Amino acid sequence: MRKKLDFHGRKLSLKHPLVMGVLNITSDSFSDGGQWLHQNAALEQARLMAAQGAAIIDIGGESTRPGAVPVSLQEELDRVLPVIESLVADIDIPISIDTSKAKVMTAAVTAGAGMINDVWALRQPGALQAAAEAKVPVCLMHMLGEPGSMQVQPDYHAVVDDISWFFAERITAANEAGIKRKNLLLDPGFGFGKNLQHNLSLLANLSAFESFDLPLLVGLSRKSMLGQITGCAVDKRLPAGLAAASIAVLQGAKIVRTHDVAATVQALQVCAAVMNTK
Ligand code: 8Y7
Repeated sequence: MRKKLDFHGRKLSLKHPLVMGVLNITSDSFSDGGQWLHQNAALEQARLMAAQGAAIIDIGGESTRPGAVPVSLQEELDRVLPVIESLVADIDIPISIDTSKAKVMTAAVTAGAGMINDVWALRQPGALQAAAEAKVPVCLMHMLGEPGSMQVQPDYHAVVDDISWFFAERITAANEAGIKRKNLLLDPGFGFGKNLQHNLSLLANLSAFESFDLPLLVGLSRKSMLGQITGCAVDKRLPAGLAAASIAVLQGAKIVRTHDVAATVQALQVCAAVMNTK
């Protein structure tokens, strides 16, 4: 397994599990000072996450939650580019762009983003080529269906095998587009076209994906599967999220995407300490 990721010259070691902090920029107000306030709040939040030990900040301008309203290209660019430009000058850790749109990938990397996080795994028009030209690490996430309808009766033959086939197909597509294997990460996409049983099977069998010999990224933070298990509302799912993140890391996940950086850093420190004691 590769030991380092290179984000435009900023290198990160994968020897210890890393935390990716989530920064959503989803304001809809562009006509007044509202947007400026949102962007300043975003910068503050990013600085805080960096200080708390995040290794990467993942910036997204379009919600991918089930039923979310799609955002236009211009709106997504207007939301994320100013924040990326400020952060690149301001903080010392790589910025990831959470997008599926080729033009947003290109603009974000030009502005200094060092990674692409795509819940569509480069299946939108032009995305393979944009990612190839960007020459930065790309996370290929599995999603069954599309955000608007993915949670309506998701169905698999065998969820772990089906997702392995999907990964194999996307790795081949990326390779054919000229994306270097050293720039690929995989993510099973918890909650993206999966019911509770699917999510549990994936978490219980996550180590199956180690056969690809590519770094695994997981996002479990605050997800509805944690609510289904514990009965907790979204703002009360931190303990469950830490348990889930720890289970994932003990099975080989290298990067954990989370809204709760400080707590997750501590959970992963415990995992790393145990994993280094054998
Ligand atoms: C994930 C993600 C979301 C995830 C990766 C949420 C953008 C929903 N979840 N990206 N994005 N993996 N790679 O609850 O699980 O944060 S959005």
